[in-house]
Amino acid sequence: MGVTNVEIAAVFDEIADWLELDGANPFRIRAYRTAARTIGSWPEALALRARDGRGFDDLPGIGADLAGKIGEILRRGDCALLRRLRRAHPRGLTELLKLPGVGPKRIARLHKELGVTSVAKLVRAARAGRIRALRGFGPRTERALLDAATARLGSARRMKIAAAAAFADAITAHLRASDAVLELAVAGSFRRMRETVGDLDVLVASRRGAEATAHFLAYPAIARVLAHGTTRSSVVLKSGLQVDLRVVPPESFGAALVYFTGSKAHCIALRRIARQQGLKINEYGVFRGERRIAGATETEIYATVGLPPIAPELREDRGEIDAARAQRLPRLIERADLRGDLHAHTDASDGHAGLAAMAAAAQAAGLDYFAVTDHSRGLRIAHGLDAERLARQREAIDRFNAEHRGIVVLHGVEVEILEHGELDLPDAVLARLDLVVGAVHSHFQLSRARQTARILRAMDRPCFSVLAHPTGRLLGERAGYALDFERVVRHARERGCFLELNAHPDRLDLDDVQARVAAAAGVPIAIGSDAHDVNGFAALRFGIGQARRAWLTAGEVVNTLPLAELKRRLAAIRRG
Ligand code: DGT
Ligand code: CA
Ligand code: CA
Repeated sequence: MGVTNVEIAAVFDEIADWLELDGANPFRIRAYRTAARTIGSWPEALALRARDGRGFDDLPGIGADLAGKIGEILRRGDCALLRRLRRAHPRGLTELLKLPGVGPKRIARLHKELGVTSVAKLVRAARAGRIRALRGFGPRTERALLDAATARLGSARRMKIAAAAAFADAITAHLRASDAVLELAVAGSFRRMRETVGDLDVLVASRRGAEATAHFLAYPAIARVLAHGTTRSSVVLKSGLQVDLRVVPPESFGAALVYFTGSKAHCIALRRIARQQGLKINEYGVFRGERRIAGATETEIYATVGLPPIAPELREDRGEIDAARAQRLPRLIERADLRGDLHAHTDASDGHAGLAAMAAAAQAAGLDYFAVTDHSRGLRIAHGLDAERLARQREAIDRFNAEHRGIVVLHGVEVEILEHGELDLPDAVLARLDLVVGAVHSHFQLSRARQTARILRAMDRPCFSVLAHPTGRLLGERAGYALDFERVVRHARERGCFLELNAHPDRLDLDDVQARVAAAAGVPIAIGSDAHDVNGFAALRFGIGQARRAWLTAGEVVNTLPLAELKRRLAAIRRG
């Protein structure tokens, strides 16, 4: 069927918005609004009436002019008047009209009086405090507008953690070059290692705030300065990433670090604990009455309220404060705990480096072993391997291992899990490999029941070792397929196979919550880089970040095991 009633109503509503923004005749505006309401809730599809040639002017409040427009929208899918109105205004105003809680009248004033023509400009005007200065707006309205606008930008503009890390590292290096910078940290969601960040929150300890700020503002990659002052500045980099800078004296650095690392929910919970002890915590320190009793380091902030230090990755108010109080915080896994990697590619399939180069890179990344798991034949776009090419790869790996010390290469495959849960290679071929990583790369649209059954069936194959990127999501692009995740977790536990925490920057799959669920159920987690080139092992840092957010200890992650022990575990899966 063609255009729906709701779509027609939306066109009329938008026309009314523009007319109102232009200060048009109120009766005309009301006619469009009323028509939109009528049509939006009309029980019969207007497209059907049009097909039967019945016309529309018997609908309440719809005269000949509006009836003509309905016909036009149904025939063409849009409306000349709306196109004309949109063309007559700056393009960004359309986006502004869609913001919740802001009507056309206010947008017209923001446009005329402050030159606001886009959501980004609205954010800037609000941050600069220019909106509250307008008659009839005030600080509360400014805050509400800012929240609505940043929420809109934020949902579209969060940056993946791996990309943000490159910017964080560069700006950190720039700031360290200044004598005025005594201490330095990138706080906020970045320090908590969230999978994406809204912005970077850089914290500097300095006795010469103006000099530190000037140095920050001289950073060459800055595109725009949103605000600058002696304690707070805010800029947007050429990449579009916003960076907030706060400068505090060294005696407040720990308190500011706690405050700006957040999360907000964690900080609120922490302040509650402090209050119960008659203490006050803010970004300058911990206070008993007027007296500051702590502030320079995070450890001393937590200690003053009777807690051991809590790792940034845990600070989400997900039970970390109770665990800390009970001295039951986990000893979180660290990057140095990783001895191997069970998921990497070479140029035999869709990787960009050969076996020797990948092995050298794995060794340089501090690993003792890694598995070459190129794609299987079914994934044609990745030049997947069949039995014969796998046999040749085996020989090459055996030769490499015989000739090299310092790194051991395991031979695996990333085998396609086909539509009904079959694997893309026969058992006899898979049995010759050190491990089998199963993955879904097709038929994402199956029902939850069928997708789950498909994956369980694949896991039942005796050689199946690791379920790669178990949910199939791509960050910011694609949600995971429909899946009974808890069922998969139970099955992995019964089968003894591993679930992957894929560390690839686009995936981070399992996510932090799922990894915690799986590990708590006793399923071993394999943190895999999914490296496709020699730089790919760097992703392990972000896999570790998610693992820490999932409260994982080294003991819950199989690739912290020494190679001999890992091999015993893999063999045990096969024996069932
Ligand atoms: P993001 O940037 O959206 O990825 O998330 P965060 O957590 O980095 O949030 P952001 O940049 O707005 O603020 C950084 C930290 O500063 C946040 O985690 C806690 C603290 N903070 C910011 N605004 C407030 C606030 O209004 N109240 C409290 N208690 N803390 C705040
Ligand atoms: Ca932030
Ligand atoms: Ca921020």
